[in-house]
Amino acid sequence: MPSNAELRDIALTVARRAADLAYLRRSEGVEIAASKSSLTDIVTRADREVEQLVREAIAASRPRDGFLGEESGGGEGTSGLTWVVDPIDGTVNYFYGIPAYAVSIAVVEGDPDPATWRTIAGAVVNPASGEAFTASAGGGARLNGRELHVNRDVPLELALVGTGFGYDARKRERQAAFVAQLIGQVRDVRRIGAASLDLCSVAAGRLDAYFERGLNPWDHAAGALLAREAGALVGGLGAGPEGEDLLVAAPPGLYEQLHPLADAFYSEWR
Ligand code: LIP
Repeated sequence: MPSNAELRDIALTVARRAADLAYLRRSEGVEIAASKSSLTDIVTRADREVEQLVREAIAASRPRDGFLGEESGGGEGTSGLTWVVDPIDGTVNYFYGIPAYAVSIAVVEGDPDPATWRTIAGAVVNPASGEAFTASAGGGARLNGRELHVNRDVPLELALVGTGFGYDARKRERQAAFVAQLIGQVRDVRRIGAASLDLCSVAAGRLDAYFERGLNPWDHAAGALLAREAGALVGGLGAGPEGEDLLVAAPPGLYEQLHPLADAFYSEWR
C-alpha cells in the first residue's frame, strides 16, 4: 500500500494535468453537452473529457483501485481504495468564464460513501488561478506547498460564511430562507459556486466557515480533508458525518455556534 503522501502526489499530478485540459477547453469556448437534474444543472463536453483523462491516468497509475466520478459513475476496485472525482467543480462558473472552478480528486479507503469512508489524500486545483490545494491524512493541508491553517477564535457575529444553493428552484428558495435567517448574525455571506473551493477557502482562512445542503460526494471529498487537516471540524446533521443532508465546516468554537443553527433548520427539511 502506498503512503498517504504518495497518494497525495498522484492526486496532485493528475489534477494538474486535468486542470491544464480544462483551462485549454475554456479558452476555446465551452459547449453544454446536456442538462441533468434541471435545465440549470449543466454538463459540458469538457466535464466529460476531463473526467476521462483523470480516469485513464488513475487507472494507469493505480489499476486495482475503484473510481467514482460525477460524469462517468462508479467502478469497483480490489485494493480497498476508491478515487472520488469531480472533473470540473463549479460547472456554472466554468460555463460563464468566472475563474472559480476546480478539478477535485480524492482517494478514500472503504466504500465510496461519505458516511463511512476514510479520506486518505486529496488535491483541488483551480485552473484559472493555478492554485493547487493538497492534503493527506495526518500530513496537513497546503496551498502551492505552503501550510494552511484555519482562522482561530472568530465569533459567529464576525464570521465570513460561505454557502451554496442547489439546482432545483424550490430547494434554492428553502436554502435562501436559512441564509436570510443567518445573515444578520454573521459578518457576511459569500456564494463562490464550487464546494471544493469553499472548503479550501476555509482551510486557507479566506472564509471562516462554510455550510451547504445537497452536495454530492465528489463535491466535498477532497475539500473536506483539506479543511480538517487545516484545523476545521467538518460534520453533517446531528452528530453525523458530512453528506447530502448537510455539510458544515468551521474551526472549533465557531463550529459549535454555527452547526446548531444549520442543524435545526435542515433537520426540519421535508
Ligand atoms: C456545485 C457545487 C456548489 C453548489 C452548486 C453545484 P457542480 O457543483 O460545488 O457548492 O452550490 O450548486 O452543485 O455542479 O458545479 O459540480
